[in-house]
Amino acid sequence: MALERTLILVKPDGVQRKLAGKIISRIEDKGLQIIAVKMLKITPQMSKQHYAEHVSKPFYPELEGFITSGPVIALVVQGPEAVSVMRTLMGSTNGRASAPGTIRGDYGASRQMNLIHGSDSVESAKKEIGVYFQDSEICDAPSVLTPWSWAAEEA
Ligand code: IDP
Ligand code: MG
Repeated sequence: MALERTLILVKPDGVQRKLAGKIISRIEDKGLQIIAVKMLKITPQMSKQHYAEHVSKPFYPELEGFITSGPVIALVVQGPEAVSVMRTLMGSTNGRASAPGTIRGDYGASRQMNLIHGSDSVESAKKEIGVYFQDSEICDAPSVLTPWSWAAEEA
């Protein structure tokens, strides 16, 4: 197992619907560590970098319109297997199909406005973290709770 970092966004719908606190609480409740956070407005250029794999898809113009429509909250989250742990916590892409108990399953009913982004691999995470954060903005300080969150051999 490995200590991983993943890039999380509370998307514009999550911020506008005032669900950011609940969404961030779920990440904290899970025991993962938030090591960077900022609020910003994504530009069309950043959207094209972030969603490079989707730029040529028919839904991309709508997606860019949505993700640039208002502020987002970007976070870097760290923990053992943080990429897949966050994807499980988020639920599947379409809020209408995502399981109850997940963030998307509990708070949304849209495929596009699905509240949260989480990187889909360690490689994507590395690239996406670079879109939003400089190395100096990441606060990887030891947490006194870490020994109660996962065993040393798990990280
Ligand atoms: P993911 O966020 O669960 O990884 P992706 O397939 O990578 O899902 O899609 C990226 C984002 O694009 C989704 O979270 C959603 O906001 C939006 N999206 C995905 N598929 C569609 C679609 O068919 N129509 C409109 N928006 C979509
Ligand atoms: Mg994706």
